[in-house]
Amino acid sequence: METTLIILKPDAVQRGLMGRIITRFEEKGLQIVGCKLMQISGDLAATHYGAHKDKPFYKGLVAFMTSSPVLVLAIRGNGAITIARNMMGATFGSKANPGTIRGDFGVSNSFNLIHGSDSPDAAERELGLFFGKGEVLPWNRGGDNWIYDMSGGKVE
Ligand code: 3AN
Repeated sequence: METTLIILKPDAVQRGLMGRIITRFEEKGLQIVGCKLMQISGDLAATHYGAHKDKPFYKGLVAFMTSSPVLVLAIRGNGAITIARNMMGATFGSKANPGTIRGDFGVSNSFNLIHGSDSPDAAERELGLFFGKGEVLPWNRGGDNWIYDMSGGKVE
């Protein structure tokens, strides 16, 4: 089982898309194990996007991410990191395929609605940045026996 960090960016929150995006993850069978509305500080944005520090879009990206509240989610499931990335679609709304979150809800390249960790290492680092101890709750989900085939003793 993996847990990934998802951020519904300021445009998703301001446009009233939080519920529809969360619904997609829930309907897919992924489990919400953390959820928090927060205002990202300049320092946190700089740490989170440190890898992009020298990119031309960095300043605008930090300004956008700190401009208005975001909803951060911890989402759990077998293969959750790749599944969530596929559901998000390509980075630019103008290029993302229909059926993906970015493809269905946006046209902008900068305002692209959602962030998702891109690897297990990134997920661990980013979950630690955005959630404190005890804020991610891997609760027992009653329906898991119908979401996963566990008959062989492992999650399939
Ligand atoms: P993704 O979020 O699809 O993994 P990354 O990790 O390449 O994309 O980039 C991180 C964030 O930086 C993106 N979510 C996007 O908001 C922003 N970004 C990336 N490339 C550009 C660009 N060329 N122009 C504007 N913003 C960009």
